[in-house]
Amino acid sequence: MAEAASASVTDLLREARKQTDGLLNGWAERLEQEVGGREGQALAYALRTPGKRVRAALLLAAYRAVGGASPAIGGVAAAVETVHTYSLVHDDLPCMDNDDLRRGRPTTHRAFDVATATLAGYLLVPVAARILATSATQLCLPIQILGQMAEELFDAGGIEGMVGGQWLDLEAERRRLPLADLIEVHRGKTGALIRASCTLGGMAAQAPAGRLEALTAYGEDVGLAFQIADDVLDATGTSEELGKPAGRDAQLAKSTYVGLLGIEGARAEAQRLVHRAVAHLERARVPAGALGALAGYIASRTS
Ligand code: GRG
Repeated sequence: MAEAASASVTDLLREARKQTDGLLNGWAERLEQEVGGREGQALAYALRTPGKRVRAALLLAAYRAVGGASPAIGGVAAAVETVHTYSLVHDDLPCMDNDDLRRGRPTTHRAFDVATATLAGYLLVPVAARILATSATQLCLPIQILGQMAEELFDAGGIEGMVGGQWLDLEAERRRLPLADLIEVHRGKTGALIRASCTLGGMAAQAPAGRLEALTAYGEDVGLAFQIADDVLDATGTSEELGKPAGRDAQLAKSTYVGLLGIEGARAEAQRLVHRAVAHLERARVPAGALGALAGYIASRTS
């Protein structure tokens, strides 16, 4: 049973990676021409970064769990991954985490320079909007649904979500946050985009309200479990496994789940959230097979 689940997660992640990398490579080629110069090259470099594509896999699984069947859904997933990529480009900058390595390659400002990477990061946001609009057209979604999806994605990426969470995180530097505040930071910084991936999959399949709410609640819990796993990996993994320097949270004196709960306590909390995430789906009779297996993978991942 556990083996079957891990095989299906591996297949789903492989599919999400192949589809997303292919689409983003196409956009990278196009934008390199359109934008031109070093800026175009930096944009293409960032778009071609080899991520795990967990958000894309969640979106695909959510879409299919509520009956979606079009291959054009890959474009919606690529739009989410593009917003995520922008956040990584900016997060790595010297004025934030000042990292040299990301996904096993030099960060964009190391491969180019700070000004070019900053610009490329900003440019990725309207690129995400274009990718979303293109795929909504291919999916033949009504214009109201496209509007709702754009609102979902860019709200999640904004002050009520990722940017707001990052802001809170920056303000909290070198302070020990209580658990409730740490949850608030990560509900925005990491969780909002993961939650939106699940909601967007449901929206693209035009799921009824009850099922959409269940996908959103699932995504909310999985988003926090993802961040807990990230904290555990930063404390226990090697730089080779992570494709970025390990032990950065301690170096930067960040508040983390590991700092508050210990490694075993953090792992147990991630598992609790996974069970609760799946229970949301079961209550709304959303098939939990692939989504349940993905949640389990996310909480106990090794990279
Ligand atoms: C200026 C306040 C302000 C914000 C700008 C930089 C930024 C926006 C937001 C930062 C958001 C951020 C970096 C959140 C961390 C999320 C996280 C745990 C990323 C790692 O995700 P993975 O493991 O990475 O899925 P891959 O490389 O596999 O895609």
